[in-house]
Amino acid sequence: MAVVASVSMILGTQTEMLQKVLAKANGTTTAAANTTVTLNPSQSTKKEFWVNTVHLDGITSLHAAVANPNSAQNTPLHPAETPPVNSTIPTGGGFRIVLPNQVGAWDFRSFTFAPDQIVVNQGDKVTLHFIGVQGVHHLITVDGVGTFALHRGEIHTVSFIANNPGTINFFCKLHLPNMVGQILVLPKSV
Ligand SMILES: [Cu+2]
Repeated sequence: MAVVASVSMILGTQTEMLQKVLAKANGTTTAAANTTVTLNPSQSTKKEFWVNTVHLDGITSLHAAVANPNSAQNTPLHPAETPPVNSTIPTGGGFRIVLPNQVGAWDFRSFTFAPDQIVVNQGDKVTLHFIGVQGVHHLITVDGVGTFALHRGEIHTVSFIANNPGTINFFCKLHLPNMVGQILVLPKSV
């Protein structure tokens, strides 16, 4: 009996807390929609970014998807597709077509970084953490900083001072021409 009472008390408390959270969230949403908020952005000169290795996969099939008559949730979305004949994708490793397997599935893969565009100010101390998420391994160069190997599950960190305005490129030597990124360094305002 005592146990039942305490469970009931906990549930009651949780419901009350949830109602307060929802009320607060609704209040915030209303205010943001109807008022102009003044922000004071951070003036910090230390900039830190987490850059993931990514491959985008366009996985499809020689065969059109088939609806499962026993499932209302099964909506066949893709038609039958064949890989392009005499594909002209660039060499360099950044793109790959995997030809149809035994059941007709095939894939077009494109390597990239996320994010691949980074903006900092002249004089900032910039820290980039490269994270090996997708792809077995990469060989990454940050121009003017160095080259390092990165395997899945690893994080490699580089830091530098962005001394001059301009563009600093970074790229993966194994996945060109598309696995590239840029750090845009904005000039110090005078
Ligand atoms: Cu790579």
